[in-house]
Amino acid sequence: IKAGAAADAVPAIAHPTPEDAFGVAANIKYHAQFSPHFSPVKFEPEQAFYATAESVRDTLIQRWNETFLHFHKTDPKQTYYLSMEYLQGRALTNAVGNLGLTDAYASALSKLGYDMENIVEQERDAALGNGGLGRLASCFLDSMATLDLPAWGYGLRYKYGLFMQKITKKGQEEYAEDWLEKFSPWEVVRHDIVHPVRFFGEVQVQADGRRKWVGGEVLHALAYDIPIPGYNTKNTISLRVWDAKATAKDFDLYAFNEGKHDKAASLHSKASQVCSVLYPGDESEEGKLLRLKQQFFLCSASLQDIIARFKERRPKNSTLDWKIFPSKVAVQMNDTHPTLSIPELMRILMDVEGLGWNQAWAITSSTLAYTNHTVLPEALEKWPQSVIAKLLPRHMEIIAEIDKQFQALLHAKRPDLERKLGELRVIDYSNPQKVLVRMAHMCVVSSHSVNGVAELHSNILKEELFADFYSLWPSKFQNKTNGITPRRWLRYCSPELSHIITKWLRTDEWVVNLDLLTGLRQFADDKQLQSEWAAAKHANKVRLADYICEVTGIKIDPSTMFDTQIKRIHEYKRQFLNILSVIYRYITIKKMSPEQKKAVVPRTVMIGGKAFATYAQAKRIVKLVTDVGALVNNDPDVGGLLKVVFIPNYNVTVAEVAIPGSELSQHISTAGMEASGTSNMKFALNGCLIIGTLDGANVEIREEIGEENFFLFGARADEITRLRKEREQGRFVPDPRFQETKEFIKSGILGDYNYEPLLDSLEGNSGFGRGDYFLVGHDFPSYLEAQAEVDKAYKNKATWTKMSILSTAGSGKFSSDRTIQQYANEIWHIQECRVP
Ligand code: B1N
Repeated sequence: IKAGAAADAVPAIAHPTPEDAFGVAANIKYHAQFSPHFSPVKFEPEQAFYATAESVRDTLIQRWNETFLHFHKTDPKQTYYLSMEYLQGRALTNAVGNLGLTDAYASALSKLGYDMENIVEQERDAALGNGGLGRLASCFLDSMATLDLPAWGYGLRYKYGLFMQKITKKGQEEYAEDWLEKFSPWEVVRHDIVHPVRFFGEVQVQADGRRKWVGGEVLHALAYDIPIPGYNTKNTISLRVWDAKATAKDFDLYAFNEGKHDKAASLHSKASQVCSVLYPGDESEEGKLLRLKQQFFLCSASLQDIIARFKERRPKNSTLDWKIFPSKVAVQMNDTHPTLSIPELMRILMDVEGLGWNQAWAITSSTLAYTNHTVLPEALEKWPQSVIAKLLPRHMEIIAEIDKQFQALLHAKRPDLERKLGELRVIDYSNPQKVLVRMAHMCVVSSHSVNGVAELHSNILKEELFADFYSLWPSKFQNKTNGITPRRWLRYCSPELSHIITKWLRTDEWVVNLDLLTGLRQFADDKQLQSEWAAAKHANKVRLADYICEVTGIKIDPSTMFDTQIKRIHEYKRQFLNILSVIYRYITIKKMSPEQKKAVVPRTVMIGGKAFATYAQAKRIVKLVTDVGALVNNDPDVGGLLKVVFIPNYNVTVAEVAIPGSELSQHISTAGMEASGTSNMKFALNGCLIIGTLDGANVEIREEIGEENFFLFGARADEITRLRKEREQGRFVPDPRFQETKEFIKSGILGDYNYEPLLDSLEGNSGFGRGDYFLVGHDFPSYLEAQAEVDKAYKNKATWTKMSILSTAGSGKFSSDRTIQQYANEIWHIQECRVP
């Protein structure tokens, strides 16, 4: 690069390029010596990991730069994915795999005396998310890069991501985990990219009538770029995460010298709070000012950055034409968490750039699109007007205007809906003491596109949650069924199965064209494939069994059926239903004669997941699972017929072992409550059969892999309202097996923990006043029947293996490449932009 010149060439590389094992080994050694994090004489696994990662990072940065320059020169329309959560997990295996350097790195490491697997294990998970919504965002980034799309992610750089879960005698305990303790080798701090973000203050009216937001606190958003490599392409995009900083100017040296140390650095301490913790949101309600600050911080920094880039890419000396903004920029809001993008973009366009309301509105609404991820009322964000007005006074004015214009629109276009105005409007005045802003309504009113994440969920949005909005703007509503990246969730987490698939399909193209998996169908009956398949699954089971033993000390037998339910612990996900049926299974085995026992299919039931720290009912479920395990696993009567294990600290890395190693997985939410689910797709892709309800994406998975390969049970979504009413009116007659199971828990045999509140939730008059809201009692008998079908199918190894092959073969639709291509075509209207 010439001094002072804009970067239009990629800088030459100063040290060895990793192309072959020798180059890689030299590059790793270079980093071990010259990267200033460790003593150069130390080369233990941890240092080897960092040196390896930094060597990979060299290649990533080079490609990242090329991609950025290419986008810059080509100036295509670009998408920005705004999300408060990303669940990235580990990056090393994925990065070397996507770069096509797996063999080179593996043999380089072995030259240096290490094996790759061991080095990979040194990395900590980046867990900047709670669950499915955050992991979806990470899968989307992988697909955007792989599809060569001009697209980026924006997020926050939390210091403490998702908590670490420990299981003790008391149940779940939470510990903060500092994933940056040693530093992350993947992020590149961008001291050149800093944007001011204001909080509080007031609105001034200027001489020309324009409004200006002034005063308050101004923090600085500092960018960190995490390169995201595509598979088999040079394209490497960015996940740009913001950290909050205060500057030297904000430091009051006089106060400090007077000994007022806290006061001197008060803005610095406020800044460090903004990105300190990930909200343990996952569908629970929190009303914290800090959360709103975080949301605004993400929106404001990202929009300023997007606008700066838009300006940079315009021809020099030309006047800015804001009308073309929506043809250059698409912003996708991942749920309502980035809703403040709406008033923030309006504010910038009007107050800073001088546009009028109508023009700003046209630009804003054609730029922004909204994805809804839940219909659970407690997860639909509503912020007190008073809180927004205090933190963001100008934004509250704009929100009030959006609300007003929406009223006028209804009045003009749909007088028939005016009687429902109170329910529909953006600001909820129904309780004058607590006026609330409905974030989802603001998104629907302001975005050009609203989508759900599975067919069933999108239909519920159209027919129930947003029915009136749908009647007003039918063409806004879309469905984009979720997907998962086949790279992480098959190619890298199960190399054994991947090799078999490649061998039988005679190509590895399936890694980028997952529909090719249907080619396995023709071999599903082939004895040779079945035996290879079963062997690979068995190897994965052994790996899982070893892991379980390592973290829990419990020995499980890989010849038993591995039955897994891993996801956040929530009443609607019904881990409770699962464990109740396990208890019933135990009771049944206890009553059996030795002869009868011979017919039992031995099972290992594994349940894992984190409960939100203050969600008492969810924590009781965790405790129940471990108590049942303690009883069952030590009962000689049961022998090897049943084991129950709680998998601690479920995260992306644990999933990468647990999913390939499972044979049956449970997706058993009350119908209509799980928007999509994505682990269901990961299990199906890994040849693991599903027992599940007709909920979320289960419906489509069952369609794709065939109903004969899916163990279905339970009420359908359209029956739920009626069934709940039946319960309320006392017309529900419980199954005797259900009663017996509850009695068993009540008997106290599980120890002295108080399970009464949990059992109460199953009764007509639970603490919520909504007896068995999740219809565990209703679905219990059909669940047991489906479980009996599972056992029957498992007895015939050939049938089971065939079903397993067909499950993988039918999973092509659930590639996030398909999902992202649909977003690109139908919402963002962007085209591929491949680095030559
Ligand atoms: O989003 C996933 C879906 O597959 C799941 O079904 C859905 O439950 C999940 C508030 C959420 N919905 N809503 C959230 C997360 C954090 C938060 O603070 C809500 N997560 C989902 C991907 O579409």
